[in-house]
Amino acid sequence: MMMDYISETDLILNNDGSLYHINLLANEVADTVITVGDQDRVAEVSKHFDRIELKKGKREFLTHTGYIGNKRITVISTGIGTDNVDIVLNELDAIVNINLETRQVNPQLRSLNIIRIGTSGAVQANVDVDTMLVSAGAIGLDPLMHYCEHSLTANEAELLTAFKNSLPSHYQLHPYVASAGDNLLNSIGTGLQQGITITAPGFYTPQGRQVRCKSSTPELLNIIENFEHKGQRITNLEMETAGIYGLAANLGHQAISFNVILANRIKHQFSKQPQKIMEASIVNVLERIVNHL
Ligand code: R1P
Repeated sequence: MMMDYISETDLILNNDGSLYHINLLANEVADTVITVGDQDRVAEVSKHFDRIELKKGKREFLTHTGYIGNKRITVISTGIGTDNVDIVLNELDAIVNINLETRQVNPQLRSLNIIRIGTSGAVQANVDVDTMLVSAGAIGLDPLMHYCEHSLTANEAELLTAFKNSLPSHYQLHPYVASAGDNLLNSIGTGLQQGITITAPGFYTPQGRQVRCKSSTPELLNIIENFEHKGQRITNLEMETAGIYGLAANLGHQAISFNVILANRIKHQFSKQPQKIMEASIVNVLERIVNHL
């Protein structure tokens, strides 16, 4: 067996040669990939395409590929959480960077632009509900990037150390830090509020929500709100961005995350018009892609 042969159980294909979970073939993914959490949001994005050439889905992974003018765009749903991010990013990467017949890595690697449009909760009183912000950086409280090689810049390492030092020593949390791709941040990410996003491994207790579960980290939301590093603050909480940033960097792709702020956790406010705000945000991001990518 050749050294770089990727086995049938390391990378599982369906009978038609498509990737096991996302069900896509090599020519079905554009270089510009929008990821959304909610399957229903896929059509909310693709309804703005001039032409849709592909609609496919399996489990929570629904894909539409089409065009706005000459710009080919794929939109795919990840479902919730970085366990699904692991699946979607590894399978998208395999489609564009592995010869699925020989099961070897292509000599020329393709770099995708991965653009998340997600919903999120603000953890600062001055980040308003119904706005959209860009995650310049992300702190992962999920475990995904502890399984993957992940090198840090000096600034990322400083941020990580500062955040770790802000946590009580009895908290069993193992954060990591990852950043938006510079090319995307400087092209389609300009002119918006930027922030640091926390990616949590759950929606309730891991994001400091207090319902019935007895929390072992009851001060978490307060710590996050008050954390400050070199004038930067954590702006929002969600469940995918750090994993997308970390894996994209590991695999050689660019990634950026746009966060539609539906809730403000400090002011206990929730949007009264979430669909309308998401619709406007989708149009905004698509215009940025068409004009700047
Ligand atoms: C939780 O309700 C979900 O909403 C947010 C979180 O990251 C999590 O996936 O994002 P999406 O609206 O993109 O799914």
